[in-house]
Amino acid sequence: MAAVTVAPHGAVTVITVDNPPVNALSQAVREGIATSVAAAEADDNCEAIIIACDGRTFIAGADIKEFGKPPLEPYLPDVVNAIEACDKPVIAAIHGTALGGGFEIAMGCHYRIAAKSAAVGLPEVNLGLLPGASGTQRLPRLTGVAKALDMMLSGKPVKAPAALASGAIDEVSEGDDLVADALEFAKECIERGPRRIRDLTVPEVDASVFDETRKKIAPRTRGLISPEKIIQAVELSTQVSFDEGCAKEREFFLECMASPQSAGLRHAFFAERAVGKVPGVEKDTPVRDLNSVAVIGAGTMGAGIAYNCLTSGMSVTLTDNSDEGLERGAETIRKLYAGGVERGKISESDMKAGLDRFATSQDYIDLSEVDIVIEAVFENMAVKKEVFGALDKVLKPGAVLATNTSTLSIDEIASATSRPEDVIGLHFFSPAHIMRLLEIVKGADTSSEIIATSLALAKRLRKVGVVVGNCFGFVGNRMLYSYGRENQLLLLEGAAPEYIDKTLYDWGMAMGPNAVGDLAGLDVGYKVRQERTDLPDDPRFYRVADMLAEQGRYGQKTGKGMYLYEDGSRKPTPDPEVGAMIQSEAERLGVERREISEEEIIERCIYGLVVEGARILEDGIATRSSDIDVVWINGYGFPRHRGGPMHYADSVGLDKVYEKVCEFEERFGSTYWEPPALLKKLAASGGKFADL
Ligand code: T1G
Repeated sequence: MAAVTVAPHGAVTVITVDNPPVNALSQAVREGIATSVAAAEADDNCEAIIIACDGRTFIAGADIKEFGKPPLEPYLPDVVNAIEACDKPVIAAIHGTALGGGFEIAMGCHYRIAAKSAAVGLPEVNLGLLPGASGTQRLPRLTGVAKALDMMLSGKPVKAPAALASGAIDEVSEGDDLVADALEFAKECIERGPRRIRDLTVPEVDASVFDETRKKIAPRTRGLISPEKIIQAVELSTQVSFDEGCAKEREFFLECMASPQSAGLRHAFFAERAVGKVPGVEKDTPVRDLNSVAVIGAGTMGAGIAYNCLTSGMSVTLTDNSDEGLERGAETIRKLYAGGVERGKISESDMKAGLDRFATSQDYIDLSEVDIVIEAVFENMAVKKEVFGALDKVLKPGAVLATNTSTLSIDEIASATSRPEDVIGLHFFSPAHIMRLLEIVKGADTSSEIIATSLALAKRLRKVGVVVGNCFGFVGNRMLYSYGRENQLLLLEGAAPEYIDKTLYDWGMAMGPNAVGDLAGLDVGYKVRQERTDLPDDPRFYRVADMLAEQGRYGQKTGKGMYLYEDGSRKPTPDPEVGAMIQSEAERLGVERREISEEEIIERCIYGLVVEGARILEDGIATRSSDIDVVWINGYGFPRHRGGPMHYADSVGLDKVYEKVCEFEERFGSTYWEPPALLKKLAASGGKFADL
């Protein structure tokens, strides 16, 4: 089937792109469009041309799969310019999402009509790029500078009615037959003739808008290259000719395309789409309907999970064994809704509808008809087994039994029920209604139907669901132990907490490990370590964190932890008392104190992640290395532009990583740094985790 077909409709030639799944601009599509436009232009019977798409969407951009490979003609900028140069009006008929190169094709057209449910956008910044086929020069000419900057820097699509209001499109098709409406619109366009965006001028704007924009976006674009290139290219659109601006845009584009940042962001794009492909779960694996959920435990996590389910349209029953606890959880949910309305994120009616679907109960018998239970009680095995045993007696057959445990064995929890095949781990991250990651932990008996049902639930809750195997800490927290361990050892060896945090923050982590510990609460980790029986025989292991917890310094919630938090502020202040405590403990343990480089901090903490990640792959706890990357990017603040720990290691080169790990084994011992066989093998063969 040709990717591009042509059909005459009276005096109008309709060019249709059909390249599933999202009509990406592969070489065949580019060639098809270019030759079809040229043919129609040469056809005397043709007075106008419509470019439309089959399938679920208009062109959703360049074919990202072609990136990094030798570029093939015709190049996209040339196709866009050829469309514009056509001496017969060319109209883009947009449905679904016209994104990136797809919207640039539409802006090469002389007119744009869109279905009312359609959206247009230039999301290249999400891939570490900028529009590379004249988008930075065309959009400001249509919408003005401010709107163009907003669309390119946010990367967010704009719905058709707003796009019409901004000038990005010319017409909204109110009917159900877009091509029919486009054919009608073509009559008007034939009257008006071609209108070329290159001939338009960018509306006057105060030049200060560019620096103001830089300031505004700085906090969320820390360390990224392409946002600045976007601002420079749009600024040029107000200063130089269209073609000069496009030439500079292309230069910026090729620079960004070659950057490790874009490689990291492109890896993350495909990695997040690969997580849904789970061995044993096929397209036709049955998925159970989940419309009602009971959340067991009304603490911070329970209330957040309940709110997430309510805002996803489910009916929720929240339970807790304490009246105050239940009331506190219910109040938290009411406050979250009120806050959402106040910020304009939720309508009054949605809040009312949500709270109408919300109930509380302290009697499991009320849960007998729910479709799924999500348990979020205290992180203690005995307590969880008691809860699951009781639930097993009352829940209907076919109900899903899920636990939000962050470390404990799913198999052992499931052993408290008569239906281990219906038990699964759904590990949410705090705050549960905000964090995108959902670690879906399959037990030894968990059925593929329950896994498929959990993946569908993740999508419904607007989460990225990653299926992982059952072991202590699963993927995320298991690796966090190695990362945190190195932080703890570096503290004893002489690196101040604020120095370690700044080093990893500047490297791209959303927050340093010591600030994260104080945010999560040092008592949480302490209690988990107290329950563990498999900790290494090393008096230095998490010694600093244990001492702080034993002194009741739990972090933000107690006003002091590793840092001080004056008067309830969230701003960490170094505490000389902690520095002194660490120094004397190091001396007591005989740990030599020394100057430590930023490089060593980064390599020990990040390679600690990589080594544990390799062991997780060896143990089959993760299906693919990119799943590990998705967990760390979406659950632990790992910089998305570095692609996740495993991709980062691949980008450094596993031979170099292996060499450094061997050095660490030499210096710090094999308990923590014995190189995994997988790393050794890949390093020797020049392989990558991504190849696995
Ligand atoms: N190229 C190749 N494959 C793509 C693709 C693309 N642009 N977009 C999606 N796919 C694949 C995806 O991997 C998945 O494959 C399937 O399509 C469905 O995607 C010069 C250079 C369009 C909103 O950044 O945002 O143009 O896993 O699961 O949730 O200026 O995909 O099934 O095998 O995401 O319905 C700019 C990227 C490119 C848009 C649909 N465009 N795509 O979301 O489905 S850069 C983008 C999306 C550019 C020019 C520059 C979303 C979507 P598989 P999906 P969805």
